[in-house]
Parts: sequence; C-alpha cells; structure tokens
Amino acid sequence: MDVQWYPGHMTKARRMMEENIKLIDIVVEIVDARIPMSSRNPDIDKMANNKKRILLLNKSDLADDAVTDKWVEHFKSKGFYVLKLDSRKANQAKKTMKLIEEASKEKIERDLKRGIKNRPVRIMIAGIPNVGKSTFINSLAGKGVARTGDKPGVTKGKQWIKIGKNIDLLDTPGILWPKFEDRNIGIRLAMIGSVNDEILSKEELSVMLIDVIKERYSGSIKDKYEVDEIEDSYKLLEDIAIKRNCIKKGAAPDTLKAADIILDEFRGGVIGRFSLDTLE
Ligand SMILES: Nc1nc2c(ncn2[C@@H]2O[C@H](COP(=O)(O)OP(=O)(O)OP(=O)(O)O)[C@@H](O)[C@H]2O)c(=O)[nH]1
Ligand SMILES: [Mg+2]
Repeated sequence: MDVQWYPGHMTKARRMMEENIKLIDIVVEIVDARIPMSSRNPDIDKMANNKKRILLLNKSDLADDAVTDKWVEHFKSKGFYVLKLDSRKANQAKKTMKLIEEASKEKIERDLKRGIKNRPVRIMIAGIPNVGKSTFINSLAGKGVARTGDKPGVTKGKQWIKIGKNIDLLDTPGILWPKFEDRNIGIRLAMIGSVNDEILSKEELSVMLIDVIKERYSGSIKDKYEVDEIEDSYKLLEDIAIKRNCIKKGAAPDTLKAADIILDEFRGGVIGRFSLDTLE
C-alpha cells in the first residue's frame, strides 16, 4: 500500500494560506503528538519560514508521555515555542495564551515604536488534517466557533476568529503535501486518521499497525484483545476478529470488521498511549 492523498481542496487551501501569510505575525503549527515528525508538513514549514513559530503537540493524551517530552525538548532546541496539549480539556487555554504572549512581545514592541497601539496579533493555525486545529481554536475562544469532526477534511475554507481584543486567529483547512518523501510517513498519517480512509486498505493498514504496536509496546495487544501476540500479524487480526465476534457467513473471521475496530480503538487511545515517531 502506497498512501497519497492530495485532493483539490488542499491545493486551494495552500494557495489561500500563501496569500494570507503576509498578514500573519505568528504561525501556530499543530501536529499530532503520536507522530510529531511525520505530521509536520514541509509546505507549511516553508511558508512560515520567517515568522514566529509555535508548535503544539496536540492529542498528547493519546501519545506516550515520556516520548512526547523528548519531542518537546527537541523542538525547543530548534527554536520553536512548544507545548504539549490535549485541546479537548478545558484548562489548556491559559498556558497557550502565555506562550502566544511571549511570541508576540517583539511585534508589540515594534508596533509601539512606530506609534501603533493595540493592533491585534494575527495568528495562522496550520497543520495536516484531523490534528485538532478547530478544536484548539474553540478551546481558546471558550466556545464552539469552528466546526470539528472525527475525520479528516472537516474545515474546508478559511475563517477569521477574534479572541478577545488582542488576537485574530485564522483557521485553515488541514493540508497534506503532494508527495511523501518516505512511504512510512504516509502510512503513519493513515494510521492516526489524517488520510481519507476511503482510499486505504484498512485491513493492510491494521496489520501494519499491529506490527508496530507489537514491536514497540509489546504485550498491549495481548492485554487488550486477549490473544497471543503471534508473529503473523494477519493471523493475529483473524484471532482478534474471532474474539470480538466478527464472523462472516460460513464462519470465516471478518478481518475487515476487526481492522475497523483496531483502527478506531488505536485512534481513540483505547488500546494504550502510543508514540509511533521516536527520537533516537
Ligand atoms: N483525544 C484527543 N482528541 C482530540 C484532541 N483535539 C481534537 N481531538 C479530536 O480530533 C478530531 C479532529 O478535530 P478537529 O478540530 O476537527 O481537527 P482539524 O485539525 O480542525 O481537522 P480538519 O479541519 O479536518 O483539518 C475531533 O474528533 C476532536 O474531538 C486532543 O487533544 N485529544
Ligand atoms: Mg478543522
């Protein structure tokens, strides 16, 4: 399976972001804490090159905390303002606001020198699909101003949102990039749900996911599904199908159904807190 998903609305969105970038003071890039490297879009990196940069490792509630902490330090050492977040929690806004204040300092001083007072800081929220950009904006706004959903491609156009008097946020659609340098990047993006499931073989994807979890978090599959972690992951998928009563007519295990279950449970953090990108 070779994953590639770059529908027309993403080309359009990228163009819109390029046109708006000159208005922007700070780019907040949101990545998925389970794959902080694979979920960074090189096109966004280029666009944001000479802006102040905040990097938020969102969905940290689903990732391996020790690994996430290492990533936070890694990105700090590269000059980013960094936080790990769970955007669905209520208390996250305060620490993010503090970071935004820090990142805005220079701009406000520059404005004052030119006699400009109280011009709002303009922030672009950018990232790949489904990482929680709109959820994050709602948490800052303290209410549901942006539409969210548990599949990629929910936000389709741009939306400016005012946060208090001093901040204007630009919500943008999640964008991927035309060609992944490495096949593994596409696969990890598919695993976390940033690629449209309709173009994927979920069976194949779930077998690869079982492989990774077995290798990195040995024992988790056994504990969760009460099956032996045998070497053949396809056979393991069959065993899980049987355990979960996914049986086709004629008594064959329904591996497609089991694949759906595993992907859903991984994406929801039900099997455990896993990080797929690791720092050596
Ligand atoms: N567990 C967990 N789920 C989250 C978190 N943030 C967002 N979500 C969920 O992730 C899904 C996607 O959130 P959205 O805010 O719609 O993501 P988005 O980045 O705006 O997605 P697009 O508009 O499609 O690019 C939703 O089901 C959210 O409830 C988080 O920190 N932890
Ligand atoms: Mg959105």
